[in-house]
Amino acid sequence: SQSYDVIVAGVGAMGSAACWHLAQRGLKVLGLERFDLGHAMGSSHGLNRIIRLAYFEGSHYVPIVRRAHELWAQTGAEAGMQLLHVTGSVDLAPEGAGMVESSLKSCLDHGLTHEVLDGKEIARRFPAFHLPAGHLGLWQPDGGFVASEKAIYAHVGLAQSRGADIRTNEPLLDWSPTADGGVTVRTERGTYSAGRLVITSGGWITDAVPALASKLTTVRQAIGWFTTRRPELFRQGAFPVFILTVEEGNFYGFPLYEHPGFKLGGPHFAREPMDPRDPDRTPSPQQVAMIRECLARYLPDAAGDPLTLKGCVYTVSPDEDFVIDTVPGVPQAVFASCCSGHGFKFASAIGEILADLSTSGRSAFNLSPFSLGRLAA
Ligand code: PYC
Repeated sequence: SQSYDVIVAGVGAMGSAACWHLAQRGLKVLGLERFDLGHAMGSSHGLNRIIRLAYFEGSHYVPIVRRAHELWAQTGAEAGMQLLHVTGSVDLAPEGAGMVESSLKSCLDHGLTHEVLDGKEIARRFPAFHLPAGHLGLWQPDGGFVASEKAIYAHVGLAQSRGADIRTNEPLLDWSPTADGGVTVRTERGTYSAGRLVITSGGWITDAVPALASKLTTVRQAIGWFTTRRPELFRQGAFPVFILTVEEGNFYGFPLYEHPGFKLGGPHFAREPMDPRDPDRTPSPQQVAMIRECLARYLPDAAGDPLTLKGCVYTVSPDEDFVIDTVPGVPQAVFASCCSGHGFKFASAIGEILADLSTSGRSAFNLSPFSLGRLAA
């Protein structure tokens, strides 16, 4: 069998970043991807993903997202591609609903530049929004989006330039620890050995990490690009990335980017279970109807016909925090998963974390909120 220092199973957002960080350190890396590079079966397709630093999901994410922000800029420069687009981010929610308050706490805990906007100020700065009375906005100027498909290509290109082998359309069949403290990995095309294994296979991760099987749910999420009658209101420079909480649910959107339509996704917390092995990625009619209703009510200048509709997969943990850990009883195998629909923005930093864990067993970040053990109860 061919032998490597590290095998990375799953070359999507996290795995491609891990390949790059490992290869950059001079390690012999094999990346195995079950589909094509940049495929549309997982959680990274559809041009871009939001990056927010004012993190309503918890202040403990801020140091990692700050590092991710820095790495997106740095990696983009190294690859000669613009991966990070800084547009500012605004979290919009009714006062007292908790979201703006939690985002504000993250800003205060970590000294992030921010402003709390009332309804009048939101409408003055961003006239595209037609919000109910009582909404507040948390503006954070460093937020924006990451070009998500390009990010995978950038990481892979850089990793290959440092000698990484990247094999696509080669699903992992199984893996096992070896007596010398390494691993053997079997695919449909061969058997490989390595000192370490990094598992980043998204919705398929339970095949490789059975301990996650009772913890992870996979759900369908809809995204769409819609005809806008006033594109000037939605262009980069005039319009930020945003998360919007309204009575119908939680939605998110972007300024116009590489598509003539306005991109809106959601409802973010709706949990419509799906099996990632089912190749159908059509968004559900209910989700598309909710997105269109959100546009009609709150962003009426972008409520035209859908130009493109897509579905993607969220892998969700019970508490919606990530799981980044070693496989129980196998310290030479590390994994990152269950990013619960808010992980892409972290991928550059999680790749570095996985490289650190698999080479030194340590990370500069406090990973205890992301341990598998916390979910034991
Ligand atoms: O984390 O900002 C986010 C996000 C938007 C849509 C899904 N996740």
